[in-house]
Amino acid sequence: MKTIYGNDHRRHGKHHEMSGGRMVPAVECPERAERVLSQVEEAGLGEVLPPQDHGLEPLRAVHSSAYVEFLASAHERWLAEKGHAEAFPLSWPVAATAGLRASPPPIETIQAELAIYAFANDTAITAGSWAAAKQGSDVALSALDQIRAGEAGVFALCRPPGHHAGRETYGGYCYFNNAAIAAQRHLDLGGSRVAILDVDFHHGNGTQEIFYGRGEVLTVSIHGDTRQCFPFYCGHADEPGRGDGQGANLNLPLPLGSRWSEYEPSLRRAIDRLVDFAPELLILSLGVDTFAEDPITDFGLRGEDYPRLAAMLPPGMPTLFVLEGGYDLQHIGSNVVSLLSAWEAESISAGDPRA
Ligand code: OKP
Ligand code: ZN
Repeated sequence: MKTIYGNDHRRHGKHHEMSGGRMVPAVECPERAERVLSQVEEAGLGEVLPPQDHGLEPLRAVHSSAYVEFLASAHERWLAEKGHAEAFPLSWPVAATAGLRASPPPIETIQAELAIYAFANDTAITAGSWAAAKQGSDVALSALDQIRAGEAGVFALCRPPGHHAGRETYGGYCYFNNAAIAAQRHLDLGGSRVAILDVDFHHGNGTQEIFYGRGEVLTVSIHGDTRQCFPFYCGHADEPGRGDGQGANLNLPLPLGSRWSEYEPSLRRAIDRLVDFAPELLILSLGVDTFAEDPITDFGLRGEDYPRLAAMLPPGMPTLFVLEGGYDLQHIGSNVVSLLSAWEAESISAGDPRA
């Protein structure tokens, strides 16, 4: 299987996050992608190719132009205003403040503008966030190009992750929604049906939001119950989609502590729904923060469960694997690569001529 990878993610380097009321070193760090890359190489998964620049148009097909422009200049403006490295929002326009008036005066500071686009306070904008996020989306788009050229499965080694980013919101360590950008690109190039299966521990709220009213993209997410887990305010079982998208969103929340025995029935349901939907393309939002030893989550999957997950994916469906979360640096590489290798082995034995 081919992997798409670029070095610009390193520019979104060591920084901090707000966690449990403290500023701590960010768990979403360059070493994550480096560990995955070295495991790809060590396991001999296949060729590693650099991404191609796809410009801004595919980003603007998912995110608003104002949001894209904001991210492009946010750090520079923050530096000019504050003089230090990591930009965080301070206060949000809630009903008790901005709600008192019909329309608020225009925003004049980057400090205030950050809260227009941030949905969470965990995510810094650093000097390299734009470059990293832009290339991350190019990684997903370049992987899509390979699939459209006939590859059965391709791995987009994206960093930062993307599934929490909405049309005009960042947070949960995500800026551009790499999986959604690839899905939309496929449609814009003439595709008609895409499914996104999100197996990251966290609910893919951004992906859900982007396609919530759209019937041509099925979104399915298996995640830690958002009554207890980030991002908290959506991701519940009773969110079916709306309008044309009615029935095209499926949330499968699981209790904290879930292991493979609890996980497997939900995965079965997810895959049955995918197969019914019969997409031309499956995008797997691949987070391995479901791992028992992940430092920020509470599921109990083991190393041997990732090949099991891969073996359950529908055979013969072109599949784009997009890296999302996973914060145990010791095991992130082996968990991701054992899943990809198992998928490839299955798809060869199922006789897919393209594998
Ligand atoms: C991103 B992805 C609490 C900080 C809040 C939320 C986690 C974002 C995960 N420690 N951060 O879905 O892996
Ligand atoms: Zn996650």
